Order: sequence, then C-alpha cells, then structure tokens
Amino acid sequence: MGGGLSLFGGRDVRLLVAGLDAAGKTTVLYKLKNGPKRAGTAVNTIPTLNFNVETCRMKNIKFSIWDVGGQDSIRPLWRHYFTGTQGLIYVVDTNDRARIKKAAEELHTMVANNEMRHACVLIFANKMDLPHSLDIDELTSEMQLQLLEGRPWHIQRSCATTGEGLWEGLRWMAANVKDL
Ligand SMILES: Nc1nc2c(ncn2[C@@H]2O[C@H](COP(=O)(O)OP(=O)(O)O)[C@@H](O)[C@H]2O)c(=O)[nH]1
Ligand SMILES: [Mg+2]
Repeated sequence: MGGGLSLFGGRDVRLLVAGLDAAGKTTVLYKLKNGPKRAGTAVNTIPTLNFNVETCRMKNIKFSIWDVGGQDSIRPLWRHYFTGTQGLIYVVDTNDRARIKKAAEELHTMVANNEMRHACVLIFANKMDLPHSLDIDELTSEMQLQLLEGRPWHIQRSCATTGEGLWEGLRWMAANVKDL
C-alpha cells in the first residue's frame, strides 16, 4: 500500500492539494508520505506574507498544499502556483456543514482560473468516520460538482487519519492526469 505513489510510474506530476483550513490536507499528505505503518515525517511549511504554502515531494510527484478561503488579496498570485498543475486534490470536511457552501465557492473559483484548465479534480469527502457526515450524494449536490463537467473529476470518501480512501483516490488521479 505504501508503494502507491509508484502508480504514477516514471512521470513527473504536479498536484495541488487545497481546501478550507482544517479540512484535513496536511493529514492527507502525511499519510500518503509515510504510508500506514511508518512514523510521521514533517511536511515543509513555508510561511509567506499572507498565507502558508506547504510543499512536499514524494518520488516524482510535487505537491503544493494550501488553505483556500479568506485570502482575496493574494488571488493575483495564484497563477504562480497553478501553472503546470495537472491535478487538484480538493479536501472537504464532510462534517463542516456550516462551511460547505464556502468550500464549494472556493473550489469553483479555483478551477475557473485559466492555469487550472488542464487539471483533473479529485475531491476527498473527508472525515467520513464522523457521525454527522454529509453523504456523497448530498456533497455532490451541495458542492455543485456537476458544474465540473468538461474535465475529469471524481469524488472519493476518505478518512485521512486512518488513510482510508486515500490510495483509491490517488489511483484515480494516476489514471486521469495528463502530461502537459
Ligand atoms: N475524525 C477525523 N479527523 C480528521 C480527519 N482528517 C483530518 N482530521 C483532523 O482534522 C484536523 C485538521 O486536519 P489538518 O490536516 O491539520 O487540516 P488542514 O488545515 O486542511 O491541513 C486535525 O485535528 C486532524 O487530525 C478524518 O478523516 N477524520
Ligand atoms: Mg494544513
């Protein structure tokens, strides 16, 4: 299971991991990086002026990780990070019903960026282990995922703390990213 990143073969792949704060992005990356058994290894956090960008390289995959939302002032800088992005992993906290609309809004704003036009989109419906999660159908509708038509997208249930669903999601990503 931990060897799952070889799913991408010899290709260099650039993925962006985004979502509202506390959605589970860092946890997803730790889990993918370390596999189910090994102890934690830090993801690098680079604090910049107004926001944190974390980057992490695993084999031939470069991940950039960031919190979206509440950062209108830095939107003009997005393209620097988006250029060359082949896949977006968008992590949603399925228990955070109060911010589901916000999560949807940020996703659609992000994919509308010209630099993201080639990116396929994997949505992790995260924290599915908690009792009050939105189910996949509710989430698909609340997030208006049908608006993503025209590009490959996929929604995957996940529990980042145990790793459930993460490799399945990545397997979909590996099958769908295009070389730019
Ligand atoms: N129950 C549960 N908690 C999770 C899950 N994923 C992340 N968390 C917790 O949610 C909190 C925020 O996670 P973090 O990865 O820091 O979110 P980030 O801000 O998106 O990077 C942490 O306390 C995690 O342990 C999950 O699938 N289930
Ligand atoms: Mg984080």
